Amino acid sequence: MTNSPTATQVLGACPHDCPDTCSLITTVQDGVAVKVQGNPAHPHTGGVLCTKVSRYPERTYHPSRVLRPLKRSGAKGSGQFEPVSWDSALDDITARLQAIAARDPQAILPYSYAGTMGLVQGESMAARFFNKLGASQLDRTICAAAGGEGLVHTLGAKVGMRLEFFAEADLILIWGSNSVTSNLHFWRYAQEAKRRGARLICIDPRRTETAAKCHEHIALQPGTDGGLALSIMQQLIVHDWLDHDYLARYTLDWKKLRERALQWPPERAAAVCGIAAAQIEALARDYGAAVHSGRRVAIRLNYGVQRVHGGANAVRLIASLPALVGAWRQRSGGLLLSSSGSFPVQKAVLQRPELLAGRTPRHINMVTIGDDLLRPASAAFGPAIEALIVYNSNPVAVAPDSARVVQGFARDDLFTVVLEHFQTDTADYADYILPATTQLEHWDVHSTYGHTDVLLNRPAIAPLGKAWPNTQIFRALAQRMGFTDACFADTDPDLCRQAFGAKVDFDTLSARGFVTLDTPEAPFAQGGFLTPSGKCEFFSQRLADQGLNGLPDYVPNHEPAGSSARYPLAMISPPARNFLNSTFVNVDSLRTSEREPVLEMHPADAAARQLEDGAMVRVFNDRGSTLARLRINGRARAGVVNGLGVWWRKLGPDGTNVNQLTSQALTDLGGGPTFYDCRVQVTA
Ligand SMILES: Nc1nc2c(c(=O)[nH]1)N[C@H]1C(S)=C(S)[C@@H](COP(=O)(O)OP(=O)(O)OC[C@H]3O[C@@H](n4cnc5c(=O)[nH]c(N)nc54)[C@H](O)[C@@H]3O)O[C@H]1N2
Ligand SMILES: Nc1nc2c(c(=O)[nH]1)N[C@H]1C(S)=C(S)[C@@H](COP(=O)(O)OP(=O)(O)OC[C@H]3O[C@@H](n4cnc5c(=O)[nH]c(N)nc54)[C@H](O)[C@@H]3O)O[C@H]1N2
Ligand code: SF4
Ligand SMILES: [Mo]
Repeated sequence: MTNSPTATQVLGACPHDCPDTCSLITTVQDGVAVKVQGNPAHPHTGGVLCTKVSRYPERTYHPSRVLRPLKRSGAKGSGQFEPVSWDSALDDITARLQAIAARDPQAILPYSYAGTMGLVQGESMAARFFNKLGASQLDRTICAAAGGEGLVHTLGAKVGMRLEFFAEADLILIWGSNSVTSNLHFWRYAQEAKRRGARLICIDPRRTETAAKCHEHIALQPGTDGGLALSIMQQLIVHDWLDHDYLARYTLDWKKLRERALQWPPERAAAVCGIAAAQIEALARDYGAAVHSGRRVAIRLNYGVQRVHGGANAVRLIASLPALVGAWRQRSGGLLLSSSGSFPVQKAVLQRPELLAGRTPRHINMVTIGDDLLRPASAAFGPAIEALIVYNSNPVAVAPDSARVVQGFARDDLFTVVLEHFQTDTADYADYILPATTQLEHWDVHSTYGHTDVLLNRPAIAPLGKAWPNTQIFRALAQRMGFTDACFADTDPDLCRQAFGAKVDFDTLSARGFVTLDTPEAPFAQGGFLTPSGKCEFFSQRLADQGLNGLPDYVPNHEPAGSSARYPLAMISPPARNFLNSTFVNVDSLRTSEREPVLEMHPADAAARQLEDGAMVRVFNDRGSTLARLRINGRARAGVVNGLGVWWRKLGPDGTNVNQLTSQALTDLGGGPTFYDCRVQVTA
C-alpha cells in the first residue's frame, strides 16, 4: 500500500446488486479516495474484489458525474439540461407533486431497484416519503420475483446453505449461474472444493467462463430446467437413489410429485432440453450417489434460471431435489439460491407503513413500466401515471420491451425526476436530474443475498460537488411537502441502527465492518422448513387455493426455441463480466474491455445465414431491432444466441440495446420478467 502519514483507511461495503456484498477498505489521502480494496479480514471477501469495483475511484471521480441539480432545457429526451440550485429544483418539484397529489397521489409512481442494495439509501426515507404521500406502490420484481416465489413455496423462505460450506462439498451443481462473472466469491469456495476433489457440473445454455472451468457442462435449451429436474427425479426413483427416511419425515406430498416425475424418462427430457439422454442419466447418477455413499451434494442455483415463463416452477422443482436424496442432512449439502430471508431486517421500522394511514394504493409492476406509462386512466387501472421519481435504477436501459419504455418516458405530459450519479439513458428523459452521492460518500447498512453477514458502510469522503444522499433528498422533499412526522428527521446513522435494531450488535458492526448472523449450519437437517407445514412442500396448498399449480410442473417458454419460422432462434441476454446490469458501462476502462455489444452464435447457425465472425449483425423480432458484433467463439449452443447485456443504449452502435427485443410477458409466479424467453432472427 502507498500509505503516506496522512492516509486513512475506511471500512465500507460494496453496494452493488451482486450476491457477494464484499467488505471494502477505502484509502483516503487528503480527502480523496485513492484506492478501494477488498477487506482481507472479511472471510468471504478474502481481500479480493472484482475488476469492476477495483475501479471504484475511476467511477466516483468520473468527469461526467452529475454534481449539480439539472433542469431540462431542451425537448423531452434530448438530454439537454441546465444547472439550477437545490432550492429552485426542490421548490418546483414539490409544487408539481402537490398539484398532482391534490387530484390523486396514486398518479405519482416511485421507480427504484438495486443500484445500491443499501437498506438506508434504498427503501427507507424514500419509502416513508411515498407512504406518507399515498403514491402508487412499485412491485420490485425485475430480478428475483419468480425464483423467490419458487423458494418460498418449497422451502418456506429465501434461505439455504451457508456459502462457506460449499468448500466441503463433493459435488456442486452450478445451475443458471455464471459464477466467475457474477458470484466470484462463491466461485472461490467452489475452487477450494475442486482442489479437494469435488466434481463441478454447470447447467447453462451458454458455455460461460464458469462452464468452461467445470468438469462437465450441460448446455440445455433456455427455459427447460423444469423438464431436466423432473427427469433427474425420475432416475432417482427408478434406481432407488432416494432417502426414504428423509422423504417420510420432512416432506409433504411425495406421492404426488413421484407420480409426475415418473412421466419424465430421460428420452422425454432430452427432447425438451435439447441434450443427450445419457447426460441426464449420468447427472442423476452423480447426484443420487449421495444416498448410499454419504457424498455431500450441493446446488448453487442462481437467478439466471428463472427469467423465463416457467421460472418459478423450475425453481420449485430444483429446490425439491435435495430432499429426495437427503442432501440437507449435511451442512455441505442442499441448495442456495438466496440467503436474503435470513436477515432480520426491521422493514416496517425503516419504511413506516403506518404513514399510509389506512390507504391502500394500487401496485404497479416495474416489469411492465413500458405498457403502464402508456395506459390511460380507467376504472381497472386507476389514474394515468403523471409523475415518476426514479432512483437506484436505469429503467430505459434495463426494463424489457424498450420501444414501449422509451415511448412512455418520452410523454410530454409526464413529470420525471431522476436521482443519479450519471446522465444515464433514463436521466436523458428527466425533467430534473438530482445528483446523488455514491457509496464512498454516504452511510449505509447491508444485508445480502449470497452470504449471511451484515455489513456497515461508512462514508470515506465528503460528497462530491453538490451531491446529496437519496435520504437527504427525500427528507428535504418531505419537509417542503409539510410532512412533520418525527421519522422524517431521522439521520442516516439513525437509520443504520434502526435497520436491524437489537438483532445485530451495532458496536461490533461499527468496529469490524461486518457481523455474521447466527444461522444454523445445516438449516433443514431435521426438517424445520419455513413453510406452513414445516416440511419441504412438493405440493403447495397455498398455490392450489389461488387456483394455481399446487404441484410444480415443466412450463414451456412463451417463445420456445424453434417455434417460429420467422424468428427461429432463442435469445438469452446474460450479464457481461465487466458491467453490473447497466452500471459501469460508462466507465471507460471497463467499456474498453467489453468493446461493444456482442451477439454469440453457434457456427452452424452462422453458416446457415452466411455470417462470419466479427460481422456487425442486426438482431430483430416484432418488438424491434438492435445491432451487435457477431462472435462465433464456442459459447453459444445451436439454436440459441447470447446477446450480452446490459449496454447503455446511447453507447451502443445504433442507440438501442438488447432490451429492444425482450418482452413484457411475465413469469408463472411473482410477476417477474422473461428476459431469457425471447425469439429473434439475425441478418447481416
Ligand atoms: N459481473 C456481473 N455480476 C453480476 C451482475 C452483472 O450484471 N454483472 N448481475 C448481478 C445481478 S442483478 C444478479 S440478479 C446476480 C445473479 O445474476 P444472474 O443474472 O443470474 O447472473 P449469472 O450468474 O450470469 O446467471 C445468468 C446465467 O444463467 C444462464 N441462463 C440463461 N437462461 C438460462 C436457463 O434457462 N437455464 C439455465 N440453467 N441457465 C440459464 C446464462 O447463460 C448465465 O450464464 O448477479 C449479479 N452479479
Ligand atoms: N436483457 C436483460 N435485461 C436485464 C437483465 C438481464 O440479464 N438481461 N437483468 C435484470 C436484472 S437481474 C436486474 S437486477 C435489473 C437491474 O436494473 P437496475 O437496478 O436498474 O440496475 P442498473 O442498470 O445497474 O442501474 C442502477 C442505477 O442506479 C444508480 N445508482 C447507484 N447507486 C445509487 C445511489 O446511491 N443513489 C442513486 N440515486 N442512484 C444510484 C446507478 O448509477 C445506476 O445507473 O436489470 C434487469 N435487466
Ligand atoms: S460487485 Fe460483487 S464481487 Fe464486485 S466488489 Fe461488489 S460485491 Fe464484490
Ligand atoms: Mo438482478
